[in-house]
Amino acid sequence: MTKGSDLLVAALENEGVDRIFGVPGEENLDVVESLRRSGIELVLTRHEQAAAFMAATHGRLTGRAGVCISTLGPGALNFSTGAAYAHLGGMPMIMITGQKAIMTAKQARFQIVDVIASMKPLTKMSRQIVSVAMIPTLVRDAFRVAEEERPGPVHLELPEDIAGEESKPVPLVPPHPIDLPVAHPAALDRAAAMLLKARRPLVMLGAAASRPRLAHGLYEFVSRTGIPFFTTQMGKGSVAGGTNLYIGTAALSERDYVHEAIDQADLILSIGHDTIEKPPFLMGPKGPQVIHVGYTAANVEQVFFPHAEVVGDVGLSLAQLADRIEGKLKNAAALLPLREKILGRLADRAEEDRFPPTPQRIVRDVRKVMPEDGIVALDNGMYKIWFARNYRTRVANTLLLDNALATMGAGLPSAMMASMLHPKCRVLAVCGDGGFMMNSQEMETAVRLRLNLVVLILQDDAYGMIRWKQAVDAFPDYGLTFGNPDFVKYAESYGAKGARIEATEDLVPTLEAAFRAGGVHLVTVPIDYSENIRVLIDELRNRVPEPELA
Ligand SMILES: Cc1ncc(C[n+]2csc(CCOP(=O)(O)OP(=O)(O)O)c2C)c(N)n1
Ligand SMILES: [Mg+2]
Repeated sequence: MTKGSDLLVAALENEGVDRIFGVPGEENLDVVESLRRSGIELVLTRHEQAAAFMAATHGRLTGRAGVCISTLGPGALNFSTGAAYAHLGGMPMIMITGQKAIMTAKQARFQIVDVIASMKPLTKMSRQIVSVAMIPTLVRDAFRVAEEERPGPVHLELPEDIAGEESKPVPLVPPHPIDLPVAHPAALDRAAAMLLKARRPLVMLGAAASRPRLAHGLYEFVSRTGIPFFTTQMGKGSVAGGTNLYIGTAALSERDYVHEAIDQADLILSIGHDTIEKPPFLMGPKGPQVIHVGYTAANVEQVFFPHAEVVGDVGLSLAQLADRIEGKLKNAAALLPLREKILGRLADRAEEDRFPPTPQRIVRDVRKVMPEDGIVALDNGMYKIWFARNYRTRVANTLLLDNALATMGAGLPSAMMASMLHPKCRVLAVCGDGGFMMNSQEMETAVRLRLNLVVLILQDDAYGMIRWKQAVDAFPDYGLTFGNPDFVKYAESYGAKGARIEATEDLVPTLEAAFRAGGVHLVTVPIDYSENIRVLIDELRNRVPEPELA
């Protein structure tokens, strides 16, 4: 005989799961006991939201669903933001929540919330497990649904009586690889014809271009065709290595320097763009032709409505597209002359040594201490725009940011997951003083897990991004400032190391020393946000577009 929870854990092992993140409740105790006797590590967090962010980031970085567990009602509801984060961000994740017994109701309606219903709009699938016999197929199906394109979260609810029920053994369903079809030859021919006719082609790499399996294929495509490319915020780094074809990241929707190239393009080959991202450019009645290349068809939006589509396995389809056009694109490099000027603008004020430092200087200093494979995980705040614009990446998923749900609070948990998956790499969480405090309790988890991790807090004693928008919209400065704990003492109280930057030139050596020492470090630095208005509003408003290229 086998118990429901034993079968669930065996089914998770069958999927290759090695860790589960979460906060158990009494309804999960059978599962906890089954985990204790399994090869899967239970990683306790101090809030379910952080567990879900970690599981989602596991999915994002590996392509294999991360798993998190919580109790019923309150614990399950704490997964909601993480579910939405994975759903919008296209990150495979499995959430397992407990529930009271379904055959009896000995506690009446105590703690009972319709979690299945609450998870429906936030997941690809939300199901209750109603019998032990269903566990192997439901778990296999959950992983299939979570991991197949477009990836996302799946929720399974396991009532405590099913978890504890003894049943005859039920065979597990072995997973097998699924290879996606390559785009139809007619679609490839059409796209090739459009590219061959283009006078000023440009490639854009979007969120789905960052899927772990694509790293090599994109490099091949851009280097075989020689077309310059820009990225969306979540597509950053998706072309591996240096190509000299990168011309920027669209962190704003218009008017940034990179838009000089976008505005002049007559054809944009948009690879893996997912319209959950803040638009990297705005399509209108005039403007360039757009070809969508994706695992799934493009969404049609007011600001994004491609004229042609190449749908299928992206890497293989792009290889076949390159076969059709390699060496035949006379105008491939037409927009490349803009590259130097666009990238040059980003270096502006990056060397300034005023204190507090400018965002540009902080981005530059962070890049200095991060090796190529080092991972920077951002929380959500004003600095995200600066990192997206100014931070250069050569490896996919080395700047983890959330331009989909754009939630605060994910910076530290996502950095912790990156550090667990890549213990030899430098991992830095960059958080505002607002966003850090939304999940700062996970410093305890990071210390307990003995992670190597540095957290950089950009301190402005405010919800800076909203304060900036308030000023841009000419509202009076009101309601967006707060006080902070002494971050150095706060870090120390968790058993981490803390440091406060008091001179701009100390930032690089302090970060460097923290990485060398290993363990969990928190470094807090004040930031001069006057650059937000000076650059992102005044300078870009006055930007004179480049004259039209021939
Ligand atoms: C959970 C959540 N709440 C509110 C917001 C809206 N919001 C976006 S940025 C921001 C301010 C972030 O402040 P902080 O983390 O200090 O970063 P800063 O902009 O000051 O650098 C707020 C409130 C959000 N994105 N997510
Ligand atoms: Mg702040």
